[in-house]
Amino acid sequence: MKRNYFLLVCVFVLCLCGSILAQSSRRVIIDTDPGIDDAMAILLALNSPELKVEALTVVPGNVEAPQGLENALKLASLAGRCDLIISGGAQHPLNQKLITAQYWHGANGMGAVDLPALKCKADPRFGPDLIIELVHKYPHDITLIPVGPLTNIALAVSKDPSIVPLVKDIVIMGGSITGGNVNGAAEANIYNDPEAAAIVFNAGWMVTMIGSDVGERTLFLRKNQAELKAHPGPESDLIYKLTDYYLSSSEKSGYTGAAMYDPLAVGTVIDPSLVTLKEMHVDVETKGEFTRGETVANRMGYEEKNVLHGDHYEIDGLAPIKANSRVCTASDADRFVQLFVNRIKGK
Ligand SMILES: [Ca+2]
Repeated sequence: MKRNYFLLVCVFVLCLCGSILAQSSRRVIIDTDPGIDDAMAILLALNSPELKVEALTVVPGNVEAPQGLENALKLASLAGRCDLIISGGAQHPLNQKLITAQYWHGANGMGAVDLPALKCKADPRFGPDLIIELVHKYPHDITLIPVGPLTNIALAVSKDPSIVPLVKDIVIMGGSITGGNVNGAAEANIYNDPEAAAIVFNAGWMVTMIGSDVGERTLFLRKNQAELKAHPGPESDLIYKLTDYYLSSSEKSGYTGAAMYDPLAVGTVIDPSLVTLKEMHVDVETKGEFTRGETVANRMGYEEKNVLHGDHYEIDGLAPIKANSRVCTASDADRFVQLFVNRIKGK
């Protein structure tokens, strides 16, 4: 009798812990262009109890939209997560031709690694419509994590601006405040659809911006890869192979490791103490001769006000400028990369 009572108490405590954990999980939608670092970000999210992934929506970027959708479905198949809603979205950027990145991500976007067979099926809904639907279903509860060009998010907020105050948070991988990774000015996700990025930054919410400049100081190293090799499993083995490709191409370009671009955006939602954020106003340059796609950040919180005096202007004072972004300026790289490895190890 006593033993039965003890078992009952154990079951109750387990249920209670489970329900507390479920309540404290943050509902997220990952909008992705898979992509090696996208695959790392997605598997990190799926293995993190702090997050409840409500959907993956696919955007063209690193690869064309159909390849991206296939990659997302294969990743979910590998992770045994065919319960996930996965849908395609836009087929091209709003106002320019797509620029794909097989150069960095391999012919299939997955480091030329053959992903296991496709078991999961795509949801027929259009990605931006699905985002709108889920934000209304879970008002003030969804965190958007766009880790590709911002086309799908821009389409969603343009079609239904009422989602803006209903989104709990939006944490993007994109932009940079210290030069680009495409050219001197622009980061790839913003460069691939600057008009969409301008819509997203000006939508009226606070965008948390995890830029390429911080991603490039948050490196996955050969020693991290070796730790995964020592703990084999389907997901761990895949990340080992993907990072092999990614590390080789990064090393050829002079980096000592692979930039954790997309995973750091997911990491920021898992544990905000991993990054340092500073409020700034960010504009997206859509016209500049050398700077199209640059995220132009005002780090001072004001701009000079000029008044015409005769034939010239004079600075009359300073006009405060309201922040629309929390810009990541630093990360606790070692702690984050170890968190990533711990979550993938043995999976
Ligand atoms: Ca990406």
